Amino acid sequence: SASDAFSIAARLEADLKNSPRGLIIDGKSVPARSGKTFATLNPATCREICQVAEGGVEDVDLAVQAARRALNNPAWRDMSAVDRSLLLNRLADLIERDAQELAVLECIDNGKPAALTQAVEIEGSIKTFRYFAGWPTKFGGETLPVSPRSGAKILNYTVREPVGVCGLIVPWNYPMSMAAWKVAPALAAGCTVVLKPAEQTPLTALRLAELALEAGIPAGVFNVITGFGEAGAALVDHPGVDKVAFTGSTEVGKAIVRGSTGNLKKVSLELGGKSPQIVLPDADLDAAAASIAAGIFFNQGQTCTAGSRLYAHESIHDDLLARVADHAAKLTIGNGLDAGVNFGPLVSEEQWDRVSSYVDIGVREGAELVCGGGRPEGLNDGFFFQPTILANAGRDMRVVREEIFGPVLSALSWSDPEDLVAQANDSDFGLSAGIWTNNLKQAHRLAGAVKAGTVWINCFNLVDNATPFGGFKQSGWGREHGRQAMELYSEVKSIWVNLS
Ligand code: TXE
Repeated sequence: SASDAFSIAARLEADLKNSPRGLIIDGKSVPARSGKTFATLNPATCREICQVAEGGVEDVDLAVQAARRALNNPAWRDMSAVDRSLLLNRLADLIERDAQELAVLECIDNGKPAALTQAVEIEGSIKTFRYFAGWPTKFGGETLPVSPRSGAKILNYTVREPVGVCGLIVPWNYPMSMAAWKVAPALAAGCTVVLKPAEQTPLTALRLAELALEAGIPAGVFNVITGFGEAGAALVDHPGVDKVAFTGSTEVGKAIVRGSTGNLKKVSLELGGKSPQIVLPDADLDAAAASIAAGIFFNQGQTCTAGSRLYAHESIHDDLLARVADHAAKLTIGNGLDAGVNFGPLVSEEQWDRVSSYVDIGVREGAELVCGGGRPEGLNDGFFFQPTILANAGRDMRVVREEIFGPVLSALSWSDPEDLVAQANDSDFGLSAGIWTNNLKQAHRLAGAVKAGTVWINCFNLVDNATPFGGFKQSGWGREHGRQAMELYSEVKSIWVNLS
């Protein structure tokens, strides 16, 4: 209930205020070697929650050394698949036990509504750990039919080994899920990790690592370095890190590729998006409007797969836009601790300024502001920004080409189906796409034609641990979830045995 979330938040804030949060290295909470700390803010009030250790190069080195020792520790290295699975399930149990508290912690640190966070992100993280808990007992190699020229009898088989020490760098938009999506498959594959949460939202990552220790995951397997981009860069640069997995901006993704060449670490990237929502004239407009609104306004638009470009057929364009605007108007904006709120503040002042400047750019470029565009009335504290729709957007406008990462939908109308596909694909990104039609042939043709890692037909933003998630083009490298994620965190070894 509402009062529960507020009272849990008050207790958490009282506990946190007087004790700066340390880094987690080798199973212990420790200050940064430099002694430096930084503030993490509550975006709904702009007030400081607490100070957090600011990890630097030295701390990253200590964490990587701890992760290396843990990788070679027989207690982890030689653990049976069944026991590894059990530990991941136990961690899932502990997240479940603390689900509400974790949701409230995320709410005060990120701004996202607590009840929704519990239902979507915390529940999702529990499922992620349970799903990957199923893999250690099923992930193995193959026996392969090689044909040696000599006619010798040869047995060839492959085994999977952990890739090693992994640096996991995650953003602030879904802090808990992004950590879970990486930590769970990494540990399932037998790796050890150093997690670098975003500076805006460090708190749930620290709790997750504490829960992992409570679950019995050996010290040093799961380390956390809080801090800024420099800490992430130190991980990328470190010769003791075998793999980096990153979710964040395309710009930093490119820096990570450049920075990782020293020891050619394995790199997987989940980067920006500018996903099209394509609506055909025969679509169910009620269903489409509700899902298009959710697809851009959920999490205040701070979602990599946000459906931020709407391509509506000219015959239904005005009707559809009016319906999406109705959904926008019905959102309840406010402090996410309030159970009735489903739209919180943006994560930071920087993000508020960025979103606001994009709306100005759109209007200057000739788009029409249908709704929103600024601070909601009566919410003067906090980084609140209204759900916003820009109509009559043109294909070359920056609001159509660049990721805004806020609650701003850019709408275009179309008439020529060939040109529609060209426009949908005219993007540096290729993360996801939505298609709305009741025509089966059209739906499948379009699904084949759009360049995107995920295509949703008559639905949007469905994500499941069982199916791969990631991007074409500048939206990334590799796929998270499913068997693909296990492959990201392992090396395959081919073994030849002469039986002659
Ligand atoms: O992301 P960054 P920011 C996009 C979105 C947003 C913009 C800026 O458009 O408005 O990026 O957000 C760490 N080496 N997305 O600045 O900088 C950083 O500390 C190694 C889309 O917050 O990419 C944090 O932990 N690490 C995206 C993480 O990288 C570095 C989600 C992400 O921060 C680093 C987030 C460096 N040189 C932002 N510099 C999505 N599509 O999911 C920073 N970091």
